[in-house]
Amino acid sequence: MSARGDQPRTPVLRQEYRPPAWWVDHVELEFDLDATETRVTSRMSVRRNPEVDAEPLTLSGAGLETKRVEIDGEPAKFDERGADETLVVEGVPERAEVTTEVVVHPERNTALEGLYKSGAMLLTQCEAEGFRKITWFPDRPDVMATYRVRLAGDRERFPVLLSNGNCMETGELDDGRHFAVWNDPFPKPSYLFAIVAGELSELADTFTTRSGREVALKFYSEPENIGQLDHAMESLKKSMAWDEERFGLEYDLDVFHVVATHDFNMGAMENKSLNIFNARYVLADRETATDADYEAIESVIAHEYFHNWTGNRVTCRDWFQLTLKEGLTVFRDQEFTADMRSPGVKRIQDVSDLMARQFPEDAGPMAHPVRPERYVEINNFYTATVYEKGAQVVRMYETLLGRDGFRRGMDLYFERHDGQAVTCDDFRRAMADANDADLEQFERWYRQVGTPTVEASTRYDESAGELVLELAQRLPEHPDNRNIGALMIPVKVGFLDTDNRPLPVTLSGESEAGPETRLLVLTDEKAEYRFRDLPADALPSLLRDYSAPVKLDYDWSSRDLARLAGFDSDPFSRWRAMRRLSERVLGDLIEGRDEHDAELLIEAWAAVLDGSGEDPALAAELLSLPSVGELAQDRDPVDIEAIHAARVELLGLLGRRLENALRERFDTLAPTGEWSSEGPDAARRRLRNVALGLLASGGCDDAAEWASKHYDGADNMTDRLAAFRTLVHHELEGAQDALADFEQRFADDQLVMDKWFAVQATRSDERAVDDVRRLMDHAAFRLNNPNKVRSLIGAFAMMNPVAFHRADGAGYKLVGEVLDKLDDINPQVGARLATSFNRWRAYDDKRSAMMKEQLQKLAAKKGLSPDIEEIVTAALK
Ligand code: 0A1
Ligand code: ZN
Repeated sequence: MSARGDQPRTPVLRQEYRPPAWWVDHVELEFDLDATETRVTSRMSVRRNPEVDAEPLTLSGAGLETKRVEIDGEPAKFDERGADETLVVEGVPERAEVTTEVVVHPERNTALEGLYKSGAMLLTQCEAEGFRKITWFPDRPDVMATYRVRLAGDRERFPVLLSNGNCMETGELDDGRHFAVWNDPFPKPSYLFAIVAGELSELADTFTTRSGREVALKFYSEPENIGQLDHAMESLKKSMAWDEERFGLEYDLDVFHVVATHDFNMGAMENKSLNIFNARYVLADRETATDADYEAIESVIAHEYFHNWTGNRVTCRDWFQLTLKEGLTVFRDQEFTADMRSPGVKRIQDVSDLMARQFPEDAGPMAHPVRPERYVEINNFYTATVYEKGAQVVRMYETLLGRDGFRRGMDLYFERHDGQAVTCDDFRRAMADANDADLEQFERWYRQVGTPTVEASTRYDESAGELVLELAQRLPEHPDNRNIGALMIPVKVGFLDTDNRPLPVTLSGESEAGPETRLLVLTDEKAEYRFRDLPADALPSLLRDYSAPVKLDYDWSSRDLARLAGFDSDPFSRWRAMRRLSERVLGDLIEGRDEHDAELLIEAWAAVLDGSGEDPALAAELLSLPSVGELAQDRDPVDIEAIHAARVELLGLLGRRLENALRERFDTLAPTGEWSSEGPDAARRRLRNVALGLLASGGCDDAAEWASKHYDGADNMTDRLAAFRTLVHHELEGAQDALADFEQRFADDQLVMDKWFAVQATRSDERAVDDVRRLMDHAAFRLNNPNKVRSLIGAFAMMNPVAFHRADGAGYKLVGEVLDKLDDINPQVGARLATSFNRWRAYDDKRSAMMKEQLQKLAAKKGLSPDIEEIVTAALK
């Protein structure tokens, strides 16, 4: 940890980027593997960068025990500066071979960054700045080198030895040790480096690329989970075929590895040809994984695979450009899932996820553009903004340029930049140049902070016989938004006639009837669009397909929302209309107004249920209410109890009033044939479980009996977990039995136990605080395992507002205590959890003061990690 007085750490600024003073063309690494003490020798072929002023060779390193530094085989003069974690090597000629030897301690590494231990396996995580915890190196993504890696270790403990690229040689050594040499011919930044050593079982398959090359696909897990790798393997093959088909991109090496680990800070990591995955995004079988897990695995496998081109072949110049690879790769994985499953439902899920996770970031103390301007700890910027909003920004290129135009832009991007470390501006230029388009103004999307608003209004111009749509845009108040100006905002619009049929959208002055969905591009603060041949009462459907990541302000009547929810041709627009209608009803209930439109909502839900046979997955999306957390987003002060009570009341009303239809759906959707994880089957289970939940919310007499039967009879995790959640969350008779049964049945399965923890942590009841405290002592819980922390503490703090905000502050205290410990164990995971206090100012005085106290306590902690410090400082500011 770097030394520090009372001064806050100085941030790194985007504008201060300077090219490196030294290049590294090639690295030879040797690992003498051992869990307590691993010796790492590095030989770097370095070359002075003639384009910048001469500077001594400066390498980054963190927590390394340096044994030796040499230049061309001779001992070198060097200066190790603990404070800024650098090693300055004096007297390096223009070109040289610089050797370092260090010792690191994998077993002690609980931060899971660098070289660490998971079970009996040793493995690495280098993104973003973990390579410096393994060896001295210019650890920045614009320094790209080829790597040759020799791994040596005990054969019994580490029978499998993997690194990037191709295996060149293996062999025996003395004392029961063996070695393997790996060579990666593609120059790569250090963050894509990886090794794995351990006792692992392998599932092998092959994929033949469209140019006829055979690629070996090898998946590794602990021996006991080898039977759970098939779905991930199938997903990889689908991803490989899809990327060839949609983007013309083929895999480039002879082998592709996937390794599953239970100890991982994030979802997965795209290390060149050696992808390392959090086990939860690899392992699946019918009994232990839900349909949602199956879909998530398919999408994360795709995401990491797609990074091979968008991230690895073309990488980021500096970490401010993170969205260059992440926004683009998320966009690609979203498109993949849309093609594999249902595009409409996928779009709804992505937008709903954006609104639930990214909107709060945009409105919070850490708000940043998709391309941040400054950071203290880069690990804090792997955010929904960089990833999810970044993907929406990429989607806008496609919306503006069309699918073919977007493809032309991608082709040019790879043609120009293959093998380079580049910027978001390079990407935008490729899009513009390939299409002869002017995308200068589009750059503002990379600089603006917060969620923009588009205000819309309509009127009918009798004299001209035209319907007039006015759009105006505005950015939220933020110092960084002052000099941005108007954004380029694609807005898709349509209109419905009084029978809810689509109308052609024709601009005034056009001679031919226009399309049913029209793309308008708002480039000014304000604009007016005139349409001809539309009746005065045409119902506008605005921002179809969520064509831009903005908040739309338009004053629909509740009746019109119900019409859109029932009949719009755009699934996203239907979902958003239903959302707005339910938000309106909930708003009235929260404020205690007697007059509300619940009847309209009930009617709209009845209509959805009635027609749900056609698309049960879409129906399931439509039949949902915003969460307490989402309802809290736009309120200040927040009254969690009132929000929760309103939700319970409305769900109860819906459950009771729709009881017959829900029962009928539950019956008609019962499985007919063999179980399959595919979309249509999953969709039936999904709606069926929504129906069960609503019946329980309605307090129906036999809900407990139904839920228990559903639990006992389940032949898959989707149904079992849904029934389990219903029993526990509604405290139905049988809940205690189910808790015990679930625990016993899955005691040996870490990933399923995560679900068991999460269900209890998210019960909307004040007593959940005590449950969580008790469960922290459970044998299956470990504070040093990120999945456990996320499923018990993270779920509690982020997804259980009722208990987290308990009036006596017990929830805050619990999370504060955990944070204090996590700060020493795993700052990255701790920093994410710390954001649960971000909105402390929006609560009543008592709660607000108690949340603030937790933040202040952390801020005052000696040796607080930069990760948590950055979050806490921003929150208190
Ligand atoms: N690049 C990975 C995400 C990732 C980021 C950081 C990590 O460790 C600090 C690990 C993984 C992805 O987008 O999948
Ligand atoms: Zn990624």
